[in-house]
Amino acid sequence: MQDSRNIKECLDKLLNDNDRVFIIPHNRPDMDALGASIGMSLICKKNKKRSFIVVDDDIEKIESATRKVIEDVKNEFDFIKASDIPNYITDKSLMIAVDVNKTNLISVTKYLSDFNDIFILDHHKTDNNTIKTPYLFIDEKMSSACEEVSRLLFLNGVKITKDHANYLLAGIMLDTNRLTKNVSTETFSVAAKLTSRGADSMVANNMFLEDFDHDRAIQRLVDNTIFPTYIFAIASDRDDSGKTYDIEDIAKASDYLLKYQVNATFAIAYIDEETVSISARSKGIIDVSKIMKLFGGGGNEHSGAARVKGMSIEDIKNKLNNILIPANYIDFEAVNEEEKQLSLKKSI
Ligand SMILES: [Mn+2]
Repeated sequence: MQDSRNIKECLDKLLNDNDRVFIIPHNRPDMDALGASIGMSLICKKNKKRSFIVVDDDIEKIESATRKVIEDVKNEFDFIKASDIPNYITDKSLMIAVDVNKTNLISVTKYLSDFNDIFILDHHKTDNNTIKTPYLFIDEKMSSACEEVSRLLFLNGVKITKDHANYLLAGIMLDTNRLTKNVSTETFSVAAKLTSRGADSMVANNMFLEDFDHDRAIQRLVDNTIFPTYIFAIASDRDDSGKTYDIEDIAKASDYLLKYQVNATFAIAYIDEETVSISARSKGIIDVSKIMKLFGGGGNEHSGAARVKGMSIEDIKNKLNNILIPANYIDFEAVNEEEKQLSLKKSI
C-alpha cells in the first residue's frame, strides 16, 4: 500500500504551486468517484484554493444515488461542465483526477494540455490510455478512491460534516460490496474514523436504495444466470429480448452474484442497440481485469468492465466460457492449493 503521507506531500506542493483546481471524476460518476471529488474539494478549501468539480453528463443520465447527492451539495461545491473550463482556467491550474486514470473515461481530454499540473489518485490499472503525468498515484489494492481521499482528509486535519462522512463511507461501501470485498484493516480503520465523524452505515447504505424498475432489471439478469464451472457465474439478458439496460444495473447484477459460492461473476446485456456491456466482479483470487482486457475493457483485480460492439450476448457468453474453462484460464495457477481443494470438494 502507498504511504498516504507521500501522496499528501505531493498534493501540498501542487496546491501551493497552483491557484485553481479542477477535480475530475470519471464519466457517469458513481458514489466512489463523487465522494472522492467532494473530499478533494474539501482539501482544496482547507488550502484556500478555489476548486471546481467537473461533471459533464446530463444530470438525468446519472444514476440515482449520485444524482441525489449532486442535487444536495450543488450549493456547497462548484459543479461545472467540461465546456465551462475555458471560463475559469488560469495559467496555474491543477487538475485532480479521482477514481479514474484514462483519457477515454473523462470529459476533459481536450483540455489536458491546458492544465499546469495533473495529479491522479486512483485504484484502477493503467494502460495505454493512462494520462501522462509525473504525479500518478495508483494503488490497485486500495478498496476505493474514497478510502484514500478520507486518509488525506484526516492527514490534512480537514473538518468534515456528517454528510461528507456519509458520502465517503458510501463510496467505500459501493466499491467493497458493502465492506465484504477487497477490504483491509486500513479500510475498516477509515470506516471507523468516518463513523466517529458522524457517518452511519445505515444512512450510507440507504443511499443505494433501489427503485422498483431498476431492481426488476437487475433481477431479470440474475434470473438468467448460468454457472459454467463451480467458481464462475454469468448473468445475462437474452439476445432477442429487445431490452436495453443501464450500465449501473448490469454492474449491480454482477455485484449481486457475489453472494453465491463463486469466485468471479459476470453480467452481460445490451446498453444500446449495438453495444453489449459486460460487468465483472471477483472476490480476489481471479483478476477479472485480465479477462475484461480480452474484450477490449479493463478495470482492476476485483472489478472490471468492457463494452463490445459486433458480438451478440450469446457470442460473448461462448467466448467467456472458453476463457473460464479452467484448463484454458491463463491465470488458473493463481488459485491457491487450499482453494482448489475446497472448490473440488464442492463440485462433487
Ligand atoms: Mn472506485
